Amino acid sequence: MKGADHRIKQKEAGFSKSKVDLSGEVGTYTLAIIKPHAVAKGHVHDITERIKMSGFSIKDSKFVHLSTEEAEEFYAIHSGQEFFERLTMSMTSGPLAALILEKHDAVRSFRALIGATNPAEAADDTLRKQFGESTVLNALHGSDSDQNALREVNFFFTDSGSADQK
Ligand code: RTP
Ligand code: MG
Repeated sequence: MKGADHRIKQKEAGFSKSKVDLSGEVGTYTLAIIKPHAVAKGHVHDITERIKMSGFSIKDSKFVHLSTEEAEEFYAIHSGQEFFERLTMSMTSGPLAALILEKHDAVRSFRALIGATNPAEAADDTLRKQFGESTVLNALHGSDSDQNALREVNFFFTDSGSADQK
């Protein structure tokens, strides 16, 4: 999948203050979230160091405090699930850190790094095992497909996205 159709728009945003040119092939990028409870516990530095040590480049990053409507839109696929309200409440409880990550096979590789949804079932060397507290408070999100990576990057990092920097 090559060409302009698959390019992610440039955006000047985040604490890096750099213009990001995400012009590579889809499959090279994923959208990561350090969830609010992990931000509140002061884990951002330790988590981003683990991410970089695992071979990812952080192309852009920003702190965002989602509204309820934005959290419901981001996790719309889970609307109606019994955990949905707990999930949206946790995602709006404070600022989260959204990160655009670059690496070969980024989507699959990052989901391997974060581990199983339930931290109790996650492998020992995974981020959710180290920083997760429960299935809802599992510290990290990672896009689950290239298509969703593009949608989620646009959600956080383009002018037309739903969640611009607060
Ligand atoms: P994520 O989307 O956050 O990267 O997580 P995931 O793919 O591993 O899991 P998914 O099924 O997409 O669920 C999204 C988030 O909802 C919360 N959850 N709670 N039974 C439960 O209590 C339950 N199931 C899911 C988790 O926070 C999960 O990350
Ligand atoms: Mg998911």
